[in-house]
Amino acid sequence: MRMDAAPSPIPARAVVFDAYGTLFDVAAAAARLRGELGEACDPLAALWRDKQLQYTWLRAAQGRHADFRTVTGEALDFCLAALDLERPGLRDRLMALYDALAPYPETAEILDRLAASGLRLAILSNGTPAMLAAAVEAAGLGEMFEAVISVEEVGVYKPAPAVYRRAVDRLGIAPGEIAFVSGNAWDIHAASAFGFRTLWCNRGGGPDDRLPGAPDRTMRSLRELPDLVVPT
Ligand code: LAC
Repeated sequence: MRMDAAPSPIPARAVVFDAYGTLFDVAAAAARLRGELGEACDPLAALWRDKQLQYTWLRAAQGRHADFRTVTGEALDFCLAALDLERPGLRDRLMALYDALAPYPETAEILDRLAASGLRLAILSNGTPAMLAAAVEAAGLGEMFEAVISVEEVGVYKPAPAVYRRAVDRLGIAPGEIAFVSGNAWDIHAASAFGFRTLWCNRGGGPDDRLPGAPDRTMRSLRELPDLVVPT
């Protein structure tokens, strides 16, 4: 029986990361209150993330941008009402926890290895500059990134092509020289359609999205990344 060859690494000059769901665990805020939330913890985390993303897309379609902190709070308000969790102080505590989301366990080590190999590292995220600065700082990743790029510089959310264009402009390299890493398949497809090389971090092992573009490589955690991207 033929063994499949290991996928060849993608040559790139920079690795650009999505933030939420890629470097930082979006379920971590609710998980910190698991004892208090009980059985509602996982449904709240999942619905909060779904609504948050829906609201970004719905606002983009309407041309009515509000920043990611506002949208994240509005999504949380919906979820607390939907799950009958409207309790004093809970919203504020969850929002504060969102500012210091835990990174996935391998994040720091893998960023170190990529930087040591000579790759430039950046973040391109829906998050506001303040949210991203807080999350990067809380995770101790402050020195790792050459650029932390927020959609607030563009005024529209992913997957608008103008967002991916912003990374090209900020880094001063061609789209095809950027390896884009995201845990969100829809983000990967849009980045690929724009012209980035793409690596989908499919932690849950779920099916791929049916959208324009495609992941060039798929992995189960960031641990696989140093074998899948090489500096040009
Ligand atoms: C971000 C969202 C998509 O960080 O996770 O941009």
